[in-house]
Amino acid sequence: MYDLIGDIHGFATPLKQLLTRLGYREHNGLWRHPRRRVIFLGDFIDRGPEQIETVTIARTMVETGAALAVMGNHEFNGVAWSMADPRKPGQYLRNHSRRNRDQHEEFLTQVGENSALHADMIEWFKTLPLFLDLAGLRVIHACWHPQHLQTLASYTDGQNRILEGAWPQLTRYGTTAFDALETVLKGLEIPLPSGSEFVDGYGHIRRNIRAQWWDLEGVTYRDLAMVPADAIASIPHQPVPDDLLPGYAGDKPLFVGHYWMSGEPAPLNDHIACLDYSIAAKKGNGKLCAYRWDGEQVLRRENFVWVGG
Ligand SMILES: [Mn+2]
Repeated sequence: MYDLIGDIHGFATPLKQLLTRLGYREHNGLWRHPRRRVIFLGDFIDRGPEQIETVTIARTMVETGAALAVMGNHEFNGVAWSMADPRKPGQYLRNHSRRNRDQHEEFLTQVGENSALHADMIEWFKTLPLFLDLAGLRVIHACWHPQHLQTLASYTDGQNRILEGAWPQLTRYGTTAFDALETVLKGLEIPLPSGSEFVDGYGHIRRNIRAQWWDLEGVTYRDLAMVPADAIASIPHQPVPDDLLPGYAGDKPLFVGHYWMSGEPAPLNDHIACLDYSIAAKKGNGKLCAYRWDGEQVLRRENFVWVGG
């Protein structure tokens, strides 16, 4: 059976505490459990102080069969940062703008930008699948969206890993491939009804919202909107048309990371759990969160395990 672990963001010390609490022990640099395996939900890097150690622990577990892992948006961005853009000589698939560099700076500093270690980590990130659809459960970093996953099938191999030649397409703004990748790794955005808008945290006017796509019944734009607290009143209490949301059939439990949850960990509903409890939060009250899965199809609050907070 599996222990699922949410976004680590370079916090190796809490990771080791969490693995210990889950019954894993370290021998010669390999963490393992006699009967169980880990599934990492992605976002190993950026922000935290121990990014090399975090990647090394996870990678060693994956390479020896003690764990599985999926790609997070931070690994995707890390690869795109380092890959030359074939259409723009001297540029990269992820623009080296000030803002993008700030987001990635801790990683680049710790690993040494353009070092052999950096290149080696990028090669490992490229091997991470976009999702896992196993016998009893599913895993993806941000949003399970069947239509977008079907689009992405043209850009991935039989193990859901991005094909080497597909990276330029997946990073090209405005393509269906780009939209699909953004949704599954960064979350669902939906357009507001015409005439509605809000001001985001940077003071920009926005006409799309990040949506809590896992809310399945009778939902309005305001119910689903992930916007700053002072913007929520601008979001209409108007039903969201069904075709804007992927829904979720609930035929297998689904685990995601990504959403910077707070408070006491609990499932989002019977079939979906988010395990990102903001270990990298600036206030230092975040948690690194896991779920001990024993094959149950209805998720249980008491199976969450965490450190910190
Ligand atoms: Mn993420």
